[in-house]
Amino acid sequence: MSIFNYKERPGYFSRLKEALKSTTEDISRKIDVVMGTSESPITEAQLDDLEAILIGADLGVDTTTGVIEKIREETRGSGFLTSSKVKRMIREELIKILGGDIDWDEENLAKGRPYVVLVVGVNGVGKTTTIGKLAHRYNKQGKKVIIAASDTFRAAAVEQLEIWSQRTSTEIVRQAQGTDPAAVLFDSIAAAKARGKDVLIADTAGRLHTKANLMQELDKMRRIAGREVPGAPHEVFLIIDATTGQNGLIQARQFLNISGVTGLIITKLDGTAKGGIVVAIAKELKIPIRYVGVGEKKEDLMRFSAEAFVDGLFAETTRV
Ligand SMILES: Nc1nc2c(ncn2[C@@H]2O[C@H](COP(=O)(O)OP(=O)(O)OP(=O)(O)O)[C@@H](O)[C@H]2O)c(=O)[nH]1
Ligand SMILES: [Mg+2]
Repeated sequence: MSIFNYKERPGYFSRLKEALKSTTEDISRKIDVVMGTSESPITEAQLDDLEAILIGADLGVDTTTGVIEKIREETRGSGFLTSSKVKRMIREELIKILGGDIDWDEENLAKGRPYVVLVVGVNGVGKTTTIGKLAHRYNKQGKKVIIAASDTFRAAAVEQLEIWSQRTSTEIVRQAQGTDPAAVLFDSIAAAKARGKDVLIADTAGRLHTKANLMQELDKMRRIAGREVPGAPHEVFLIIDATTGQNGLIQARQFLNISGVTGLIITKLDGTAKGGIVVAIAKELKIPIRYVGVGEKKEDLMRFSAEAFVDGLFAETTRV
């Protein structure tokens, strides 16, 4: 088992830092402005401003309140706090909340034969795109991947996955629009077994006629998977769009109980200045974050590292 260590991967940190640039500029620069360079004791007004910055970056009320309390306690004694000390304290708190880096070995993905991965989430969050990226990632690791077009609700959904299949040279199982998604999954599992695939990644619909329908459908897919492959689905990845902030969190909660989510993927981190939502999500949902999406290309998916994420938030930025 290898513990994921971002410091050992060249280029990893600079890519993450780039994706977090807007958030970093937002938090880090504003803290500098509030704290200034003076060495005078921190005031209530400064604490209020710090609170507003953290709330503004979507870190969530609980996290923010905790961090501000910590700073207040710290200043009760000496009373002197510099900007860099404040950042260091926030950094420590955030890593604590994110739970450090978790040991999760992607090598297991080859052990299910096929290892069945369901990708779920509300419409538009980036499910299909993320499947393309996952397929690319696992292909590159030498795994044999097959993808299932089980979002049969929209005609365009199958076409979109087909494009990702071509872009990543990954086999796809598809059927006509309107086919029962569980039937597509069933066929995909049969194909995966027959062709000795390691990993099967299934797309799902983000929206149906009603939410009850959608949850029933996901439940049926889970049952079919479990019947055909012992222990399947091995992963259910819930996709959350970072740009939707607290709203995304509320939507995500609805998926949790029914679809048996095992891991989270936060997309569009590159498109928001409120990357703090990642911390709110981790604190609230208590499900490990496995990957983050940092763009629209097949390479734009990264393993999540709590330490790298927090380091990225407080990385040096070029001041304008
Ligand atoms: N910038 C950025 N855009 C992304 C990322 N992930 C997905 N997108 C874009 O988000 C949009 C929606 O992505 P889809 O993959 O179609 O989302 P979906 O969840 O499959 O949507 P439905 O099938 O309609 O439920 C597309 O324009 C993607 O290119 C990301 O990490 N960064
Ligand atoms: Mg889709």
